[in-house]
Amino acid sequence: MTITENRARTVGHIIAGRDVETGDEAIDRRAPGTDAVVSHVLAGGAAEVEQAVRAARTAFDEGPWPRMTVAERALLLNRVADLIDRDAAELATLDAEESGKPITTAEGDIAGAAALWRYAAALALTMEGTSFTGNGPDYTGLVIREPIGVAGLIVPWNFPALILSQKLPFAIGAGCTTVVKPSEFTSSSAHRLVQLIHEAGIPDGVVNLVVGDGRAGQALTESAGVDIISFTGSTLTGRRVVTASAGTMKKLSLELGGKAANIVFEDADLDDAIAGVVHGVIFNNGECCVSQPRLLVHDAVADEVTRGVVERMKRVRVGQPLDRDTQLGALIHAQHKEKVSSYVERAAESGAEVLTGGGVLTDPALGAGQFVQPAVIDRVAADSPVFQDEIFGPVLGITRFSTVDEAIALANGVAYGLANTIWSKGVDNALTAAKALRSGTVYVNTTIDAPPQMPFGGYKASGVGREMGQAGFDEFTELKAVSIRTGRRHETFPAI
Ligand code: TXE
Repeated sequence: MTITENRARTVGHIIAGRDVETGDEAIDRRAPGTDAVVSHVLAGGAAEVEQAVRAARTAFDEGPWPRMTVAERALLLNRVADLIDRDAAELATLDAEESGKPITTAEGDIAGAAALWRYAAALALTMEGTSFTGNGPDYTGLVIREPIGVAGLIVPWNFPALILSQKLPFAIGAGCTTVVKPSEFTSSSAHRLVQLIHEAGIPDGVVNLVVGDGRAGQALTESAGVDIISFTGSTLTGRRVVTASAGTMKKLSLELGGKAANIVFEDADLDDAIAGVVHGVIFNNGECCVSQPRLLVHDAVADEVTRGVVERMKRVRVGQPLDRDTQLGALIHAQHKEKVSSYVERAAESGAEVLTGGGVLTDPALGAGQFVQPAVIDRVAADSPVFQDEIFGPVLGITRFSTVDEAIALANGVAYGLANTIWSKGVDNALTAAKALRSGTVYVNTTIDAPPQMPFGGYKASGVGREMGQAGFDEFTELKAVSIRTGRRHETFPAI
């Protein structure tokens, strides 16, 4: 990374341990909070991707990394975690500035990223296969777990360092080598992380970085040298990844959009539920795949919960991302702000009622940025865009229910299936709903709250495969079945 006169960073590629500054004209990144250009991101394309894939291929096929002991690999992953902790303030500032998220959220992301590197190191240490010896005394079956090869990791802008860390340490912990493609909106922390990875002593070529937009992602997906693509982003782009990968038949792990529901039963702790519902929709500006933009609330408590949520939402502090008091920062870019605002503006068309939000922010400190007032919309119909679409902003829609079955049907009545939340102190409601929900994650009496040990991924249009947990590590491995017989065998084959 180099800094130009106007203090903007130039973010280039890192291939085989070396800075590479080729590619089409740089993409200017404007900070969502101020609209100032903070970085110039080189637009890598097929040429840079192929160079990076070659480096990763060589590092996998000929380099030391997949042949090291797991203890050696785990040691280096832990060293990266220590360097992330050392440079946490810098990494958090880069992410808050470029994504618009509150700095305190970015700090949480970086602490979470370090924890993921340490957890992946522990999984690397225990990487193992199994054996099967139940097929007669002369038979031994070995199920060997091997790294899958070269992993292409495509990362979005909403949690730049954190989502990268949900993929990268697991991939390299398993012995894979990688090409990382961060979002063109938030490339700086990925660049810094790759520098730290080299500082830690991970060999050149194990982690390569190509910055750029979707063209680089597409080239990576199409590359014959890549064995797995781990992608996080929109369902629309996820479909493009499926199509682009078809020619080379690679493994895919796709973490896509979501439209989670908070189900508040009449036996919930309402103070917890109200606080959780508001947190669930403003966390990370609502730009979060497990954001909780639908509130399904039992008729008996609906008025009280709605009142509490609206009061709390009005108190949310909208502010500059780098201000420590900010609870809701700036949305990723102007076009996205327009999209989010349009759902609030058009809500009445389907019979809903905007209880708060959608107004103009008058604070001059926010003038140039992509800020919106958080919104609460009541009487949202199940077939309306507010209920169905991934809005990806601080917009909560409320829908009422009267039975458990109705609540579950409403929660499951969307294309997505990433996460849902249940608020109930009763084991009947909580467990019945948890089992009936068609989503990869269910939170009960908490929300957006899971450690790295829990597998994460989607049902339905929310994706394929899992990140984190043992399952997230195993995504980056292949199983090889080795069948061995002892003793003489010739009489067991057909007599020819
Ligand atoms: O995502 P994209 P965008 C949702 C959210 C948001 C919408 C659009 O609703 O409003 O997606 O965001 C790379 N082949 N989520 O347009 O396009 C791209 O450069 C391969 C949900 O930013 O999915 C970036 O690195 N890669 C989500 C990454 O894909 C391609 C997080 C994600 O960008 C590509 C973000 C292509 N053809 C947005 N085109 C979540 N699940 O958390 C682009 N990319």
